[in-house]
Amino acid sequence: MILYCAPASPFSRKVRMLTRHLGFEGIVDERFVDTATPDAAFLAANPLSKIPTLITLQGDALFDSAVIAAYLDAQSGHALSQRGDAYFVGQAYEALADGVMEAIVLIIYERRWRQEAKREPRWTAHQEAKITRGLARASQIVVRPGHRLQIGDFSLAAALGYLDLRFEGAWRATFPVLAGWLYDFAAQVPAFEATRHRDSPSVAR
Ligand SMILES: N[C@@H](CCC(=O)N[C@@H](CS)C(=O)NCC(=O)O)C(=O)O
Repeated sequence: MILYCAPASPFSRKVRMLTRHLGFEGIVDERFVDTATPDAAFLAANPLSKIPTLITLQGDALFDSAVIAAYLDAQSGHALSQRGDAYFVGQAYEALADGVMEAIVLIIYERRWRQEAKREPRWTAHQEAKITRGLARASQIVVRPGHRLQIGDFSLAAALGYLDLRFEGAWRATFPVLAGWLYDFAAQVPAFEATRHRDSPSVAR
């Protein structure tokens, strides 16, 4: 399988952690791409020029990260998904964490793609509010009795890791429950450290 991805991309990290955690290391060939200057092979796989994109052994191009995560989990024998109502609750948790990650990415893109004079502070504040509310909800989810390791955890860890990378861990003072949770996640999932971007600080409680 081929995984189009990038070392600093949080959505890529979510899937790169999952491939390692679910035993696909060595089966997945990671190809780093720059989505701003996509080559023809990558665009043929994903016309949206977004990462992560997975090419399966059958040659199918899968995206986005939620689809890839569900595919890898199914291929591994459903190690991370639950059945019944819990399945949909887990999907909503993953969507929440993905939404937080998207809001962070949009703030970074605002900086990257717009000249300073053209940036809209209200847009940034709108995204920041999503991040704050989303992390407050995630703080409640991870301490629910019986919370077990699931795909949404990989999204949340990737989102928090990206906040560490881009905003120097400012979230940790506001969300100490999540700081403690990330510490435990990193201990349980070595792939978190293995996929750390080199500029990113290491995990602390
Ligand atoms: N909903 C998508 C979001 C993926 C995404 O936004 N990836 C970013 C990199 S972290 C990207 O490809 N950006 C390039 C672009 O938007 O043109 C997913 O879950 O995979």
